[in-house]
Amino acid sequence: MNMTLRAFLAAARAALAAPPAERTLPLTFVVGNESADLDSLCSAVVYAYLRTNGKQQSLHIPLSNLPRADLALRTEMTAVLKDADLTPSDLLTLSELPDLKPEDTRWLLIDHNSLTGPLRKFESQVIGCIDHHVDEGTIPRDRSPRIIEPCGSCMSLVIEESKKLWEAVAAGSHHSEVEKLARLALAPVLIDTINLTAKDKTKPKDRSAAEFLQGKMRDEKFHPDAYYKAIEAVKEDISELSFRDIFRKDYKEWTEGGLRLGISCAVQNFDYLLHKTKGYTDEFFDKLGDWAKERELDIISVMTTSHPGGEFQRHLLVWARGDEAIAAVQKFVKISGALELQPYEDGKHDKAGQRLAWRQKNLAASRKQVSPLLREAMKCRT
Ligand SMILES: [Mn+2]
Repeated sequence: MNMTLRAFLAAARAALAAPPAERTLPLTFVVGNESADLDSLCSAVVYAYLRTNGKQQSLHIPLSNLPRADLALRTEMTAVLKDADLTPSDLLTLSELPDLKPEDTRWLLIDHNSLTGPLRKFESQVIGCIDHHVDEGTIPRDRSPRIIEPCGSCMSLVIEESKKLWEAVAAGSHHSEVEKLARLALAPVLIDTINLTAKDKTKPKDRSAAEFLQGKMRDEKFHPDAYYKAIEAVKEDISELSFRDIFRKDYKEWTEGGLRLGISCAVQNFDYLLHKTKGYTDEFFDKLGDWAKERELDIISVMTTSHPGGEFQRHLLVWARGDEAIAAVQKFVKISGALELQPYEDGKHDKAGQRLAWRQKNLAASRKQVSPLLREAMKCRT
């Protein structure tokens, strides 16, 4: 019989906690991206579990790419884990990662294809990736798996790649564990595709993954629509979060052309954020400025998704924090035609050339499309 999910996570924890002399080397990690959203977190756990219990039976350690303290902000992850009889304390984060020599490790990247931040030192040890972002070209062609293609959810690519593995693992597992795994896998597929209704995002592999996973559910009380709605409701409730927590909840950083860029994604729009503190709209900008300072950013950007009155909307804000950054933002304005940007509230909150807020009419463009444009503008500012 295969390990239960919880036993598997405990084994991964023990492998990391073992004294250096007792480690079985190399340690193989499966890691998602640093935004550590539902897709990244769940994909790492599911893929690591499948590979660990697959034919080779070698432990793959799923690593959540964020500090332990930040995991609590992912309330939707807590909800999804609970459904699989797990808690955030079952996951492993960067805070539990001991100081390891790169040569003692192997890395499978999920939901990104280039290591960032503190993990960058392991770059030479990447053995494969499954991702749905733009190919950064850092992973050699001969790696396997090397799957990089557009898809609503990276989890769908993981499932597509692992269907045979899944069946083999399921044959040796208790059915309740298979159902837990299917729930964990289904959550990001549904969330990332707005319950498979987002036309621009949803790809055939998302549909086939969702179908495959729903087919594993024997629990008659399980309804995918209700499951989706419950997770989405938790995800969108940011009323208890401070601005700083909102900014760091789904956050990514890049350095390009000597400038640092940070992009926060929020699940409530500027109407909400500007009025979160009643009657004092500057608080949003004050706190955003503080966040940019804390992260030592030259450009801070906020992207929002929302659906006021059932209409899906995207808002975008870009704020330059210095002369070089202002040049980059002006360049961005010139090359961002594809985003179909319209001044938000007639530019009422803008600071000429420096801080701009828009309604983004191109609803298909997420951070995956916006960040390359900003980076391009940072690289060639004139
Ligand atoms: Mn993703």
